[in-house]
Amino acid sequence: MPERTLLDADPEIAKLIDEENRREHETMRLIASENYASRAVMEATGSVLTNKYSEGYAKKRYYEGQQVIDQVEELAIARLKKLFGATAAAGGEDDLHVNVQPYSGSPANLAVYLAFCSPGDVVMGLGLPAGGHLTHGHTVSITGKYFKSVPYGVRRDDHRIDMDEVRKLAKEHKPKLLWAGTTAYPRILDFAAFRSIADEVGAILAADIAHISGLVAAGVHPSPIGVADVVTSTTHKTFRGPRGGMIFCKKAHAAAIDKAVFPGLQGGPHNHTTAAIAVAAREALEPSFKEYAKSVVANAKVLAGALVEKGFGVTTGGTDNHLMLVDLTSKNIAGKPAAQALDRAGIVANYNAVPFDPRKPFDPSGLRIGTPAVTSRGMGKAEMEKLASWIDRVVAKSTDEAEIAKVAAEVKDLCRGFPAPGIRV
Ligand code: DSN
Repeated sequence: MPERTLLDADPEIAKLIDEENRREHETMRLIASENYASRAVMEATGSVLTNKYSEGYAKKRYYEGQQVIDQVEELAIARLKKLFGATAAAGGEDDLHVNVQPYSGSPANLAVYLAFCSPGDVVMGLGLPAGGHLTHGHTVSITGKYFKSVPYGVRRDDHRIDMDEVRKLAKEHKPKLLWAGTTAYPRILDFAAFRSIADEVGAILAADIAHISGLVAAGVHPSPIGVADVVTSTTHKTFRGPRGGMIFCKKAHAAAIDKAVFPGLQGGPHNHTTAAIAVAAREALEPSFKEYAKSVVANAKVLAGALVEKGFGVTTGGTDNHLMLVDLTSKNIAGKPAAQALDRAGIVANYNAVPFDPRKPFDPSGLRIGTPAVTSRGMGKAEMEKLASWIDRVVAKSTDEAEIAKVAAEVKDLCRGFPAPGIRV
């Protein structure tokens, strides 16, 4: 008897996937951490590799039957070494160790703590309200509960990371671990300055490039590889792979990192994800990926400029990367109702705190907007300008459902002309 398809076996889930497929096709995806994985990446993710257990690392596994899995993992690592070794400030591929097993970005970051810190150690990272990540020591995260977290911030006047404050705090608190990484920060990170501060106080420097790894791979953002002791990333943001994680480190730290990931934190790696990471790395090695990453940044600059022209506050005045933080205070609307109205108009972003936000995190003043996904659809300057006009119209009339429906129809129309990679239309 032939096997049942998803539609036959589970029509409810099949229908929901179909609905999500349509939603992703007909709306503008502006969530800065999202993208469209290619058909090839999704095929690898949905493969038989999901069936196999393989605790351990290539040639050192705890289960038999790894003839294929070892090759998959070694291929993923080799491609990532080639890609990121080429961006390295020092050492290149020769001093680069890669672990592709973290389930995602947060587990990758936890592995860094396990590899280098003991409970109670001082750790420093960019505070969440200033654009940092939960796992860089925020109080509600295990990283802020098990370690003594000393967050640094951004300057009040220009909203850029204050390296003088980082140095001052580091000298005062002597962190074991210093994070250089962000989730909502639109400017280039000065990894060399972080390195010199870490050296001055004897800290391990960890760079979290989850948001920017695609830009780093393409040489569009400076690389911390060869600068930081360890570099973590997700694989599904600008890198445009499956949902997963990866860690790069100097060879001196390889054993500590590998031991922290397995058996320290995880069991069997998700081999289907590893294969899809290998596919994404191969795609990122193609010259077209460099062009893609350049366009992500160019689009973000155009969109930020167009929003500024329309009277929106854009923190730091613009962007160097794939995202911008829009402060809606001048438009007399908070981030959440604006994000909800935009969602009804088919423009999907997330509400976000802005630096020194007087409002609460669940009802903040801003929006975070990113261009990785719309750029994957081939959209460019003209579409970014249109997008700014739509955002302006919706924000100005956020309770006018007729106007929102008009924008939604225009958005849908435009999206039809830019099929997203991986989406079955
Ligand atoms: N959730 C991710 C983001 O949106 O930036 C970070 O983990």
